[in-house]
Amino acid sequence: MKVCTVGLGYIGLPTSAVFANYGVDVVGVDISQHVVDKLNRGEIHIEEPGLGEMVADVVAKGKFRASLSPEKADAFIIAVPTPNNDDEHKSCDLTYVLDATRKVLPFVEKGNVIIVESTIAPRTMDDFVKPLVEEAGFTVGEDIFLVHCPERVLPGQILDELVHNNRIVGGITTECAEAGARVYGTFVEGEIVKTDAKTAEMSKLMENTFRDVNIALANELAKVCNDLDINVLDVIEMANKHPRVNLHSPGPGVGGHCLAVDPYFIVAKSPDLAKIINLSRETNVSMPHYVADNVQKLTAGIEDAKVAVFGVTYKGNVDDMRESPAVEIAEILLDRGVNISVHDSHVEKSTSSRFELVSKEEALKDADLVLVLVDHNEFKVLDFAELNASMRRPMIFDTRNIVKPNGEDVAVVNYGNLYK
Ligand code: SAJ
Repeated sequence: MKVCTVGLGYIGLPTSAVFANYGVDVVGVDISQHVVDKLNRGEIHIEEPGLGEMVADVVAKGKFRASLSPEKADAFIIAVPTPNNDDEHKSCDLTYVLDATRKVLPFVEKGNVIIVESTIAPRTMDDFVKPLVEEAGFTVGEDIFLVHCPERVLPGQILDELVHNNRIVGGITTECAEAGARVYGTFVEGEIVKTDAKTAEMSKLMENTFRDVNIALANELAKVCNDLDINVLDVIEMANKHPRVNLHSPGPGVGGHCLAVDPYFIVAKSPDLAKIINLSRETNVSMPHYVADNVQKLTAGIEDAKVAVFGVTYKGNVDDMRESPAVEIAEILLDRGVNISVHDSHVEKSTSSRFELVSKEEALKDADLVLVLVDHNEFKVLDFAELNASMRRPMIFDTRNIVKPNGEDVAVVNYGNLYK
């Protein structure tokens, strides 16, 4: 089998690498010459455990190549971004998906499978992608098999989850779903569940929405407990001892290209009905301001207080700054005239034009507060003696509840004791 993937980002590249690792011939297409050249040298442009080694290996074996243009293949997999449109309800911008579909169609032949992995608004396959394929002269379900197979892998664990997670394969027809399932049968060890395209679209969106709504509940609870002088972290621990309760963790906000984006796709389709989903987004979007307000409370009275911001990615142990609440918090603090110094060793270069990244030592020097915004492993084991020696006033505001007090003279504030 030969597979042509379009989009070599956080999903397209690992997917290509895993297919190639299972003996499939893969050509991966991207619009960036830089990315294509780098991959063809066997190097990668994103951080993901194990991916560098796998790509180097499949390139060396000649099973994977990157290219600027598609080629004939048995299956085409589209894994390009679907950002929010800049409209009232932040609807799903299908430009890249539809462009990618148009781009592969000249190379498609009877019997091929076209798979969209990008997260898309409900009904996109039926209402937008299928008509494009039909305009090209194909009969979907007879001579072309069209499928939505949403990616569901967790950044940081992508290579393992690609193989072991269950996979939803939503076909435009039953024959399409069968054909899609055969493609993923190459390497998926989880269950391959066949359904129709619109059920697959909505299921994927609801997985991320479920998580977003639950995090919103935890964030709202943190605010309420803070107001009522109750330790929210203890409350969550107690409540989660119930066998059917699973409150998520409050934090500085919800980021990344999934939870902070996808729920709006549902809201935009049914704004009058999707009320909890919309309110949850509002709650999570409010968290960066809540954090900034509390930073200012904690540093009130200190002249020209310096805040060492630890972490700018959207979550721990990744290099991805997309929709990161940490970036927003840093920018809000800058807007309010707070003196900040930002450190994150997972990121080579800040994607914000408002601040540069500095070393840990430089960030800590004469700082009055360390603001932990990301649960990177190294922040879980901060050297308190170093903080004591470098900072003007050793204090930590840990928005992720990862820093454990260790007896040194460093005050640790988190959502559990913020009210004190
Ligand atoms: N977060 C919290 N509190 C929590 C859990 C997460 O504040 O209790 C924050 C994180 O810090 C981060 C954001 O939520 O800012 C999202 O992180 P995440 O780890 O929940 O998820 P993603 O965006 O890395 O990946 C999600 C996953 N979806 C689900 O778990 C339902 C993944 O399986 C999907 O494949 C991915 O979205 C996607 O691409 O859609």
